[in-house]
Amino acid sequence: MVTNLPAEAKAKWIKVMEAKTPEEKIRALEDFLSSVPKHKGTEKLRLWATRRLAELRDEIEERRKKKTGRGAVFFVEKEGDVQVVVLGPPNTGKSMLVNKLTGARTVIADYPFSTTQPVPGMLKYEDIYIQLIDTPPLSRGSGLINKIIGLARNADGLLIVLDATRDIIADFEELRGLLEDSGVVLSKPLGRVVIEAYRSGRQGIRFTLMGKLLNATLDDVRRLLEEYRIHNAHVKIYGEVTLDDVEQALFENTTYKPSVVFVNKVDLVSGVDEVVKVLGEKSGLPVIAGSAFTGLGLNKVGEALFTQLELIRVYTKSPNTDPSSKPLVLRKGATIRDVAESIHRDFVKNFVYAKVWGKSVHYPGERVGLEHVVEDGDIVEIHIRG
Ligand SMILES: Nc1nc2c(ncn2[C@@H]2O[C@H](COP(=O)(O)OP(=O)(O)OP(=O)(O)O)[C@@H](O)[C@H]2O)c(=O)[nH]1
Ligand SMILES: [Mg+2]
Repeated sequence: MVTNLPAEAKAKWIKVMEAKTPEEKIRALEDFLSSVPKHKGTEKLRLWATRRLAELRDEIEERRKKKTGRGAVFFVEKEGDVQVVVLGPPNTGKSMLVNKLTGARTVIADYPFSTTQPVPGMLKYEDIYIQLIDTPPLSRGSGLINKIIGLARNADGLLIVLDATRDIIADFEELRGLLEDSGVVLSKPLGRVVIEAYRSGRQGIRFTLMGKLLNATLDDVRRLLEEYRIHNAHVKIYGEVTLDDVEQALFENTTYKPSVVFVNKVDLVSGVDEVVKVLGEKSGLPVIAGSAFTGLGLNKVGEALFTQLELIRVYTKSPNTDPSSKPLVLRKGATIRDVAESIHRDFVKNFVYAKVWGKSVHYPGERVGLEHVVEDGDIVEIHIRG
C-alpha cells in the first residue's frame, strides 16, 4: 500500500513518528502530506492521514475542554491494567452490561442513542483490573463515529455487544466495516511489526525477532529504515512478516484490536446457539451468548478478554522479599527488558541479570538476560549495578 513515496516525503515521516504531542504530530503530518504526490497509488495513505489529522484535532479539542472544564470530554484516561472499549449498535444493552460488570453508573434506557458520553468502570478478573468503557452507539449516520473510533483505536481491546433479537450477523458485519474504514481491524494479522523510533541516542537499529521475515533480511530492513532517515529504533517482529509489512508499520495506519463479542438479550429469544456458532466462524472471534438482564454469561467476559488480549502477568520481587501481589500486566511475547522498563528506566541501563521462577524457565531461579521471553505467572527478580 505504501507505494514509491518520494525521498522527500520519506524523510519527513520521521518527524511524525517522533512527535510527542498532538500539536507536534499535526504539524509534522501536514508537512508530510504536502510532499506526498496526489495519485491513485497514494490515495489510501492520503485518506488515512486526513482522518488522522481530524482525530488529532479532536484530541486537542478534548484536552482543552478538560482543562477549562467547559464542554463535555470524550477522552477517557486509562486506569487499571488494560482498557477495553464496549462498542455496538444502538440499544443492544452496552450500558446495562457495563453496569452489571463494573457497577459503573451508566445510562440505561429502552430507547436507542441513550448514551451520549463514554463512561468508564472497572472489571476485576482474578488479580487484573480491566477498565471497561461504555460508549454511545456506533452506527452510520451518527455524528460521533470518529470520536468513538478514536476511543477504540486508543484502547487495548474491544468488547462488541450485539442484540440477539436482531440479525447479529448483519449487525456485526456493519460494525466491522465501519471500523475497517477507519483502519481498525478485528482479525489478527499473520505477523505484526512494531517500530519504536528514538529521537536521540546511538543505539542504532535493534531487532527483537519473535517470528520471521519472509522475503527479506534484517539488512533490507535497515536499508528501508535508512531511506526514512530512521537511525535509532527498536524493531519488533512477531509472526510472519514481509518487507512491505515493515514499511506499513511505519505508518500506523491499520491497527489490530483484539476483540470479544457478547451476544446480549438471549433471555428474549430461544435457539440462538446456531447463529452464535455461525457468527463465531464468520468473525473468527470468541463469542459469548448471554444476558446483561439475567446475568447469564457475565462471568465469562473477564477470562475471554484476558485470553483474547493475550495478556500475561509477571510478579516482580526484590532479593530477600516476597513477590508483589499486584502483577505487572504485559502482552504475550514480552521480555525481561519490558519488565525492567516498566519498573524503572534505569533498570535496563544498569541491568546485570534477572532470576526467574515459573513457566518460562527450566528450573526455579534460573538466571536470564534482557531478551528472555517471560510467561504468565512468572516471578522475576532483577539485579542491577550500583
Ligand atoms: N431482556 C433484556 N433486556 C435488556 C438486556 N440488556 C439490556 N436490556 C434492555 O435493553 C434496553 C437498552 O439497554 P441499554 O443498556 O441502554 O442499551 P445501550 O446499548 O447502552 O443503548 P444506547 O446507549 O442507546 O446505544 C434497556 O431497556 C435495557 O433494560 C438483556 O440482556 N435482556
Ligand atoms: Mg448506552
